[in-house]
Amino acid sequence: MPKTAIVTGISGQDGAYLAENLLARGYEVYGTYRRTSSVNFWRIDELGIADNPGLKLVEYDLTDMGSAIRLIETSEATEVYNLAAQSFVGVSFDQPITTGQITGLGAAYLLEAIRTVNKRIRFYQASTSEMFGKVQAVPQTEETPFYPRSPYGVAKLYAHWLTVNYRESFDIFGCSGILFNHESPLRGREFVTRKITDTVAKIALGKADVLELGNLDAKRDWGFARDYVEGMRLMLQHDRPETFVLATNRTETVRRFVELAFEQVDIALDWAGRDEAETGTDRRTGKLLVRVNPQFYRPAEVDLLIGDAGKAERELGWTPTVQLEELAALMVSADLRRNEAGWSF
Ligand code: NDP
Ligand code: GDR
Repeated sequence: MPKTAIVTGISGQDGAYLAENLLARGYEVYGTYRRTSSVNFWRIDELGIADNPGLKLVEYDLTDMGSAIRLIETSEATEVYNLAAQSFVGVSFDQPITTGQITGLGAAYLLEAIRTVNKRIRFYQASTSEMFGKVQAVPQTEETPFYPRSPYGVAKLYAHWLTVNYRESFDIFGCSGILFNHESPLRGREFVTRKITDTVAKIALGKADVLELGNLDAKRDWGFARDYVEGMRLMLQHDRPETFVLATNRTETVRRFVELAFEQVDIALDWAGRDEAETGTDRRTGKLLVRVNPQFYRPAEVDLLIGDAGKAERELGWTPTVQLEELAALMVSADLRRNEAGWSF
């Protein structure tokens, strides 16, 4: 019997890669998307899995309890990966309540549906390093205290603790993966890495002039999304439900990622000024290429994330395989190809 999994958020970066991973292993995958006037499946199209007979696309809104029950009942899934969320930290400051309803309560509806319909279903919750926020220890592990710094981080913390609580209270196989930033050519353009690689590609092709960013000093532990979805899968195959950190244990500034991206198109940068007045210019021509725009700063920032995935390595055999230099290279090259072809999502 092939296994059946529900992946919420199939139209997002991780949903697409996880579906690719599970389909390749013979799973039947119910990929959920929400109804909008123009649903966009460019990611599963790009991965070449949109027409895979094992993939069933189903409409599902995370904030609808009835849909959660029907989804669990009709699919007869044995694994549920809850990846759907309002996932953009910046937006959560403007839409804290919607973020709470989708990103926090969305997990509660699914857990309740599992508790009601079939308690043997295994559940994965997409938790995040944003829960560490104002970090209380370096590097961060499963034991590090949380201090979220955004409405998004607060909503995710609710979903995280609820997953732990359902594990302990109702004996549900609920795993929480505390994932540090993971990027790819399928990353949304609102996130900083993809914003950088897409704009660098446009600058190289003469389609844009300047890259405008917020805080260049923020430090992130960036890995490759395809590695991280494999970690999610491994968590649900483990012999007991637990919480795991997935990270690379290397942290770099946004500024460094900008340099790496420009190196891919043979441009070296000179930096001048500080904070909101900082600029980056082409070392050869002196042309202005990077400018800080305070509009992209956040009301509260997470300054330094660096994760220790030692537990995942020991218990799941999981390790990241892609270094930041390689990640920047593959993202810029994908964006060059797309922009040359005249499209970019
Ligand atoms: P994306 O933003 O790329 O994808 C989010 C998905 O959620 C999209 O498919 C989106 O649909 C869907 N969604 C949003 N609102 C709703 C709703 N009301 N009902 C149903 N679906 C909805 O995120 P990622 O793939 O990058 O991340 C996957 C998960 O992992 C998220 O929960 C994120 O918070 C979490 N996470 C991500 C990390 C990362 O670095 N990428 C790190 C740690 C955690 P639509 O396309 O219609 O917007
Ligand atoms: P993050 O990712 O907030 O870590 O959340 P994002 O790429 O948005 O920001 C990373 C850091 O870059 C700084 N930054 C900018 N960010 C954006 N988006 N745009 C800019 O112009 C810009 N300039 C500087 C930010 O201030 C921040 O410090 C991501 C999401 O995928 C979450 O869903 C996930 O939980 C976490 O990663 C782990």
